[in-house]
Amino acid sequence: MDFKNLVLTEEDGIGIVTITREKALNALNTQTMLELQYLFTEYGQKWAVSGIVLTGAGEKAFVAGADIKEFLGMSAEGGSKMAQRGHDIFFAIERFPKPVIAAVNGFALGGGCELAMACHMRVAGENARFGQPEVNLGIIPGYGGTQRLIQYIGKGKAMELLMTADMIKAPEALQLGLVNHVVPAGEEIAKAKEILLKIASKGPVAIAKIIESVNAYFDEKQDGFAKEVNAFGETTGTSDFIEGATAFVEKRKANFKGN
Ligand code: DAK
Repeated sequence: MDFKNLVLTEEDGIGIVTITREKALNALNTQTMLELQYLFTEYGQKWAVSGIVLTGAGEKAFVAGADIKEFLGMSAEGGSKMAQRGHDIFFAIERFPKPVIAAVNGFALGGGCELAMACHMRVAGENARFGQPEVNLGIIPGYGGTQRLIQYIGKGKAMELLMTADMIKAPEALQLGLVNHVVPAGEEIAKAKEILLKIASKGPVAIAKIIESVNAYFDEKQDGFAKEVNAFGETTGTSDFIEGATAFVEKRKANFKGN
């Protein structure tokens, strides 16, 4: 698949993915969703980067939602199908075995807020705005917003934001736990890269197992503690564990290979 709405670059071994529908405030149309699906399933398996920063083009928006113009006149059946595909894509991001950080450079509304929440972390610029305004359109969030928002900010505040459609600014998002860091506008990618570079010096298998184990807590089909037991066992069986422990004893920096 050719990328038309995503631009992929590499900096210091980190993948920077930019959604480039600036004129539509990077709204998620079908083509962009398909490209995200391809990126976080097939392409991402082979892409030799240690982590990914996901951002939006321009200074105004990360993603201002699903493309409202595209889903006008959608039937109930069409809506459910679209929601299922969206869930599959956002789960692929959430379960991606390398860290994914949203660099939120402006509006993150509706599907945009949901996209940021599917990433493992969020770095917001001071100008970022978050919200789930779907009720303004007579619909509810369809890409996991009713579930993931609770995970970050708790039930009461999630109920308020989901029902009022209020937008919150970056400092409040930080205080609520929705974002990890707030930085001056324009420095989101640099901060996200700084975090990813730190993670890149750790054992890649361990990082993948952290992602699996933390996600298991939120998956009712899994016992998170049992998952941790298994995942811990899998990390102790790696060459990286031998390297990490040996490096500690030899008082040097570990050189992990990812196996
Ligand atoms: N979709 C399409 N185009 C959008 C857009 C969007 N979400 N947001 C902005 N744009 C377009 C505008 O139409 C405008 O294009 P032109 O009309 O000039 O061609 C351009 O981007 C610039 O926007 P504005 O002129 O409105 O810019 P302002 O600075 O005045 O306002 C704003 C910025 C972000 C406050 C405003 O654009 C705005 O309110 N945008 C809509 C925000 C919103 O309601 N987003 C949430 C959409 S609901 C589903 C699953 C998920 C979803 C839906 C269905 N299924 C499974 C079925 C998700 C739904 C949502 O995300």
